[in-house]
Amino acid sequence: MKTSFHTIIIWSLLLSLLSCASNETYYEKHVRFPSDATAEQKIDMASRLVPSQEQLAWQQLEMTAFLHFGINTFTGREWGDGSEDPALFNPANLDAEQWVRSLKDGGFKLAIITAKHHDGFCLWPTATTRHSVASSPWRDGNGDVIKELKEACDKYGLKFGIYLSPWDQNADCYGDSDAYNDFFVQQLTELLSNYGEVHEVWFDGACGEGADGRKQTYDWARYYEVIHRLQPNAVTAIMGDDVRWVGNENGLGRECEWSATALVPGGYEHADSVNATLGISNTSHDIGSRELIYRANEIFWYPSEVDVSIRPGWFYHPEQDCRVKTLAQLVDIYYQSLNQNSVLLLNIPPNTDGLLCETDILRIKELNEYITRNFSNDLLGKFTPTSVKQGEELICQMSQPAYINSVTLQEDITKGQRVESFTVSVLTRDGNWQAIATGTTIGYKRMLRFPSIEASAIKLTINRSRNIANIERISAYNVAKP
Ligand code: FUL
Repeated sequence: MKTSFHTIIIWSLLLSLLSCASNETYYEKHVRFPSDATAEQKIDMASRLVPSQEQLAWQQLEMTAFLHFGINTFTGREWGDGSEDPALFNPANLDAEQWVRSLKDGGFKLAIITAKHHDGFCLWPTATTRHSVASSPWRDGNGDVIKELKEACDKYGLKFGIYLSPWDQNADCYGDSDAYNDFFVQQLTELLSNYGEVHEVWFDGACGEGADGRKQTYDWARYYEVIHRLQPNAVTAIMGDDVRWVGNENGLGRECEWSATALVPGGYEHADSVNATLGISNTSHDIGSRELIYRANEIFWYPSEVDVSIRPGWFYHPEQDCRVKTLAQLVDIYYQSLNQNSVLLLNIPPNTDGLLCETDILRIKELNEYITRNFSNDLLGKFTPTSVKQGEELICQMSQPAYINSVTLQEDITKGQRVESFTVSVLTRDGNWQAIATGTTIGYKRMLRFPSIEASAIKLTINRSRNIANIERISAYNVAKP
């Protein structure tokens, strides 16, 4: 029996040497195919599409948190209509440090706050409207939730993001497109200029009617320009072109989750027509297969974010205190989001007191403890990043036979997302290889669960890959039931 961790590499050493020697071309974030590109060329180019530095840093955060807080917290609604009295906003014990400490204890690396939801009420004392905290009794109208949260994030080392709803049911100018775009840009400018670094800007695409049925046209290009100028390192999410909505609010990533996708980000002018021609949307099952790429003229590195609430609603409602997701539900979400090539954005809403609830705090702490307890002891041991060609196998010897029920795979996405189909097998006590899991995409991270089995070695077979697969990590665990 071998006692030291040892990785047996079949074929691949030679191949990785070759790929180091060849100066590969990579495309950052977006690539347009030449008009005469063959199907094969398109797939080759798709395999060399890579994230921007900001997208990579964002992906590595893995766990991020949403804070839905605003006038809805006090009216008990999920969507206000803009007619709410700012006097309702009075979170007597608001303590942003309590939010951030709790999120940190829960393992979250970034917090995104609803600076303004669809009702138009602003959590900072904006110069654009009186419909804000400045007109509320909270801190005698001198409070600023954004400032308090940002300071707490800085103090505890969390990154900070803002959700700013383009749809605004309070602003008089909403529906008068140019005037409202000026108004919105001013709000964005305040948020991106006055609070230090912002790491993520989150826009959804909701676009309700203005007064008298007026139709608002958002000037996405102008909004992007403001963000890139004022916060060049921020990623833009959902209607932005750095981070894609996974397509549901249930905490579920796709089985086949391509970060290199033919889906044109929603804020682009040609998005609707091209996506319609390709027959795809945010919620489509397939947004990155070969068949789709053959028909596309361009592709985007546009990775997925899984947004889901720890409670049934996005905002706090006392009657949902007993419906906080269980640890088992959160663990499922953990497997199906950041372990399926996405980033988790879990919403934990502050209550009317301006505090996170004890049940929610406890639950995210339990989740973090569960993750630490179960995923600290890698039973495979040291792994050397290795390149593997389609049809080839990578065999990793375990230091000693152990029961495992979970395997984590990672691709080196700085060289693109390439694996299209794989099989994981284990060498069992009787000396036979037994396939225990098959899958399609790996990407940044893919975690597999299967019934516990005793293994002395693990084999990854790359059944199909666009170009050589660069495997960054294989780990194995014996995970307890939550
Ligand atoms: C959506 C909103 O309509 C929901 O209220 C919630 O904020 C969700 C995260 O985004 O666009």
